[in-house]
Amino acid sequence: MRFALLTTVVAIGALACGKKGDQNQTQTPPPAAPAGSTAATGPVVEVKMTGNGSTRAAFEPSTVTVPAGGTVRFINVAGGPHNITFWSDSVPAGGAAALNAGMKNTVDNLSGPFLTQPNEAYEVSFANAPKGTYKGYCTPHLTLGMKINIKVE
Ligand SMILES: [Cu+2]
Repeated sequence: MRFALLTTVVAIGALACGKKGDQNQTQTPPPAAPAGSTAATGPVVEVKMTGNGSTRAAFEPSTVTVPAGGTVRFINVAGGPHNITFWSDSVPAGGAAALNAGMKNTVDNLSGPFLTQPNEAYEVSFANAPKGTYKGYCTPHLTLGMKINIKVE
């Protein structure tokens, strides 16, 4: 009996909310961005992710310079899956917060999703990121030395 009463109250509450939304018609959600996409900011610098899947893997180039507020676009060229992960203790003060905002669909702290499809791209926006060097690596290929230094200046 008690449960039934509670259910009724909840149902009425839901109904009331729904009606309110219909009347206002102002709560149109923003269009959803396609999965895996990011809003690139500033100049875009491209980095290829290469390798043979077993003994060789690299970011090309492995040192890049990005203008402040720019974006690095990582492209899965060969030997994937690849991703980009930043050493959180390597980034300049305040950099982690900026990267958290500039990295979509992360799989772990400062760790981007794994790119499996040919020419699949992943963008990291350095909007509001402090100047300095950001050291990163590819999680599956760290042992193969797949590392990158990104200088924001
Ligand atoms: Cu890799």
